[in-house]
Amino acid sequence: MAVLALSLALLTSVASAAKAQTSTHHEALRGHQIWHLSGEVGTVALELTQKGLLDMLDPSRASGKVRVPFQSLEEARRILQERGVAHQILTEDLATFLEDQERRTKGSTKSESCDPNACPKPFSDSYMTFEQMEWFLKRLCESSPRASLASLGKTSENRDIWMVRLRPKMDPEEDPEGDPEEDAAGAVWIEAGIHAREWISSAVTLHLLEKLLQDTGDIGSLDAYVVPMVNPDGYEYSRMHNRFWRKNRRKTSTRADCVGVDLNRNWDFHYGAGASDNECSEVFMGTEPFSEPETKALRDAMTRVKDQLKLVLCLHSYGQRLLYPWGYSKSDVAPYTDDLVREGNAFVEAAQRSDNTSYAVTNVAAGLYVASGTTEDWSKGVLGVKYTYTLELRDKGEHGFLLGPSNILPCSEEVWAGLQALLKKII
Ligand code: 0X9
Ligand code: ZN
Repeated sequence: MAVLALSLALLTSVASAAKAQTSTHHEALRGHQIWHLSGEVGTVALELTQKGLLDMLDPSRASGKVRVPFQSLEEARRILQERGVAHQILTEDLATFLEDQERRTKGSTKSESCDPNACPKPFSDSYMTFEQMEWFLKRLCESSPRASLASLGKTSENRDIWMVRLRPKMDPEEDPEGDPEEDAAGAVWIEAGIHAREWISSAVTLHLLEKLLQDTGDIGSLDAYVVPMVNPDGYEYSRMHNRFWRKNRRKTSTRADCVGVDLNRNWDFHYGAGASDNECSEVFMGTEPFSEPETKALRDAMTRVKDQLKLVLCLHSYGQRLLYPWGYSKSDVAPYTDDLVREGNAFVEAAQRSDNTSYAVTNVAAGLYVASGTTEDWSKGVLGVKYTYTLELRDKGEHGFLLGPSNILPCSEEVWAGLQALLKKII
């Protein structure tokens, strides 16, 4: 008996050692698949996402791709079939896919690095850790008199939500003692990283900060408020444990497998439409509006400067679209829609000239799906900012969230070109 127990114990430890050797930081995605939906897709993808069965990878539907968690493969297949929606499996097992990809790119990818004392530039060949972003932001604000760094609050895992304020550059004719806000032409608010897996949004925003600071033209005479990483807990989780993580990481229930709130559904303007009250859903809106430390922090900071704001730009990925409000309704038309579209086209044309990348100016709700409780809708609907947009960056679905870091520089260039053109129209 003792021998049997010993050999059993031995077997178990051998098995777990083997597992430890083969298991990687992609275990959370073991058995998950990527499907392409076609046919009568309608609203069924959103309905399944609200139920927590699917994850729409680009809700602006540039590619029609969805992620299906292992535990909902059967149910999703059945419901889609009933609703006349065909699916094609693009990726059999996401964990294996990511492991293979890592193996392939190992050695060929440059890995930039920096430490707390020397992080003078945002990386252009790799994505930064949140800590590296913090070092860069501190360095930037120490080295420029126009830039200051403020923590708007702490996340549930005690990380800071940083905002950089760039003051207008001083006109030599101006009274140096005067209040810069009195002369300022207004302000732009830039938000990025609200969705954890959309890494390109924060990478581009760090480069935009540099460009805004260096600008010697009209844009430098604006105030800018830039929050490059709204959701650092989610970002770190997506780097370390689940590359497809979208929400924040706050525990809202007793279910250990259903963590986090979609921070772009948690704002108090038509709260709930197109979102979900199911905490397992990727579009879980939270238990009440502004239930989350990240959205509370942004709301308070934006409210303090609301009279200055001329433009609110929320950077996301992917789909290459410049989305304008409303997201909450397919039929309500937002005030100044013509202006939003016209000036949005200036962005698109300039971005196209920069690196030949096509963006489309779209209202997603009208054409495709409804999303409410977003920063974009709230800042227009509640704060009354005339120009608010959600910018879905590269690409159109080929790599999606797994967009390679070689895109960081060209994507930053095209967004900077677009932003300059847009601001010239708006100011
Ligand atoms: O669903 C979202 O929050 C945004 N798309 S993402 O793929 N980055 O998650 C879109 C926000 C919707 N905005 C409008 N419909 N205007
Ligand atoms: Zn997003």
